Amino acid sequence: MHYETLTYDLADGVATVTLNRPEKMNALNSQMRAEIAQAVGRGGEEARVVVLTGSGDRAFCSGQDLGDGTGGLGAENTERTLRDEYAPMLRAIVNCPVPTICAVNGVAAGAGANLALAADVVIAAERAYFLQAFARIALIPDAGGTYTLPRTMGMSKAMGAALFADRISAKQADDWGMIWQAVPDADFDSHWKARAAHLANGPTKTYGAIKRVLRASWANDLEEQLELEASEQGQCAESRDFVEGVVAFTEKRKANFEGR
Ligand code: LHQ
Repeated sequence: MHYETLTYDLADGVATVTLNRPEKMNALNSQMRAEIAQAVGRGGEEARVVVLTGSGDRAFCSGQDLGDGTGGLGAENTERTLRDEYAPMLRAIVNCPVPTICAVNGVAAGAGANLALAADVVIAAERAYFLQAFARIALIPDAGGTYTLPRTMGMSKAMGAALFADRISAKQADDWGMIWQAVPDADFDSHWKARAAHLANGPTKTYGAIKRVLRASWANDLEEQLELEASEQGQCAESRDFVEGVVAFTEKRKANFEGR
């Protein structure tokens, strides 16, 4: 598969998807949305962790390409673009059977911010910032932002972020619980690569269950969640990695997980 708007690299169980339109601050056009969905789906099949990042130091992604006719402005085109192009891309990340990491290398604006927040783990360089830029151009947060923001940072911060459209530094995002971690710029690459390697050597099937169960908690009540935990844990307890984890514990050695 040849990609025009991103690069795809598979090594040691890690699929790295790098948005690659640096001259546009990695803005999303139609083709990039389709390629992200395809590449993340492919990573879910052939890797044990999928990393999304951007090329260069400046931007992870500046959101919708505002100079591109294909993403379309105007009511009909905007609705269609969100339903037919953004939603499948976001579903590919959220429903990916293996963990997804977004390594936010620079500014994440508009749909680019919310694309990042769709990942399971968000690690940002301290030079990066998040911008719910939408209100600046008279739009509401989209690309899942109205779902993710209040759930990660609480309604009061989410409301302020969307209404004021202020920059949120990586450190601030970390303090508010919007992301997993802000990392000093000098350590950023080695840090996210180490975290990706950690997940790529973990109990992959169980990680898939962790994703499903935690995400389901956003809609479930306690009874439903207890039931879901029981059934998913039952599946985990049948896995080879569970046996290996327990044996390794009793033998006082590091577990050698195969992801099965
Ligand atoms: C860009 C972009 C960009 C094209 C920088 N497009 N060129 C969904 C469905 C349908 C319709 C509408 O929207 C959506 C979802 C959305 O995502 S709406 C929100 C779209 N994104 C934005 O509003 C963010 C726009 N960009 C910015 O606010 C700034 O560029 C940021 C904060 C990202 C970076 O600021 P600076 O570091 O000061 O850089 P800059 O503004 O000078 O931009 C550098 C270049 O990148 C510049 O091109 P040039 O040829 O002048 O060097 C920009 O035009 C280009 N660029 N974002 N989204």
